[in-house]
Amino acid sequence: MAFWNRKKSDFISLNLNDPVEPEPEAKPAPAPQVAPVVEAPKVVAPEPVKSEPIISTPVIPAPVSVAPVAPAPVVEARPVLPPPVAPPPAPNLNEEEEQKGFFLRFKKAVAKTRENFTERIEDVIKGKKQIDADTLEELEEILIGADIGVQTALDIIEDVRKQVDRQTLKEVGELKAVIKQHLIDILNKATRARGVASETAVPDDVRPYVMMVVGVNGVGKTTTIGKLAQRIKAENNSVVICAADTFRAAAADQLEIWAKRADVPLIQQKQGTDPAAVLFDSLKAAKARNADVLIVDTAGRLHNKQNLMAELEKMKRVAQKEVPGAPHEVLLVVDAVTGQNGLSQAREFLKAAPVTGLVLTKLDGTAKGGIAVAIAKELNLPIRYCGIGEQADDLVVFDPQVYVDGLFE
Ligand SMILES: Nc1nc2c(ncn2[C@@H]2O[C@H](COP(=O)(O)OP(=O)(O)OP(=O)(O)O)[C@@H](O)[C@H]2O)c(=O)[nH]1
Ligand SMILES: [Mg+2]
Repeated sequence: MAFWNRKKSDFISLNLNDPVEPEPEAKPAPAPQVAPVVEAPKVVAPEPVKSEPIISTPVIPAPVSVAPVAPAPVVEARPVLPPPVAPPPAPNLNEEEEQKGFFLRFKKAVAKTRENFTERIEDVIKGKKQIDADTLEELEEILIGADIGVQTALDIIEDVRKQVDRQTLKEVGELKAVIKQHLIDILNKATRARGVASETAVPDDVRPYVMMVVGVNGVGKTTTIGKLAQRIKAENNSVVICAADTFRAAAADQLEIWAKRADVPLIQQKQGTDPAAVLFDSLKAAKARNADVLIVDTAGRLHNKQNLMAELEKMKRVAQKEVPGAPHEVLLVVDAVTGQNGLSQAREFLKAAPVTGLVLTKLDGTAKGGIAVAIAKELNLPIRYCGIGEQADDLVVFDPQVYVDGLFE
């Protein structure tokens, strides 16, 4: 399963910009990994943006060597490890294996939640012959404890109660499956509500695909961007990162480390520059290189909602002028560890930003991973990706079925 999927064939396109397939020579030299071709972007301020001479520093890393694909974190039970020889790209060969590895890693990330959740459910139903009021009450407590949201927990148990009354549910052993189905339904519903904004819905000739990453301080925006850049690039797409968090000086430094690690250019300016101006430069730079994807880091401050809204609105306008439909995706990053608290912050954020999907980070760091359900339900947005650790490849595409299976198996 590819991480990043843009399918030319899915779209009707006039093909005006398509390189002619059989003549590789004719292709508009896809920006080489070496020396960036970004001419210092001209300062054509997008808006009444105040911007001094731009010191756009595309950070182009030195290592021309084989980019070391971040080592896959210990995956349990991989049958035979290949010898330590650089493996060939092997596109589909290991798909099944990869899928299995993905599930295992995900399962490992939600291990604490599973203990807190499924194992407790099992304790409750163990040895019971029939579903009585006490059983249901205990289950309700467990669901609430896993942070799936009080109302959601009440609703699920209420439905179970009705099924028991109607005698359509009699077996204690069926309880787990019923709860599981409820969770999957909630997650799927959030996905269907608005559809998932994703790269698969944007024709390949619209370049770059622009992703804006927003969220409160410290939730994991920059880390997620680093991971996304690495993953997307690993599948042979060219990526540019825009450091539009000009609020904190350290923000760009941190992003620079990630950009170097992923070996992708970073467009930045000095602290305090209008984020829309940095975005404008980045769009120009990405277009000059014919980049596939532009990922935009933003500041996480929320104390002044009015400002934030105006800032994001302006960035959106700048993006739209340069690339049709941009930003194609606005990802709100939510920290799973902050639980219900993070959820209310996210709710505030939604009032200021045109969010299309969610990234749930630090799922590995909480025993209350049920928050994914609460978040999807209450924000009514699909979870696109999940952060399951601090390393570059600790980011997975969120799959409701895999997530719920991971909680229960
Ligand atoms: N365990 C774990 N830690 C994570 C994950 N994602 C991010 N972190 C950690 O969370 C901390 C904050 O991450 P940042 O990426 O700096 O967060 P940010 O949203 O960019 O923060 P600001 O720029 O200050 O708003 C860092 O220590 C990351 O290593 C994850 O999925 N799992
Ligand atoms: Mg940051």
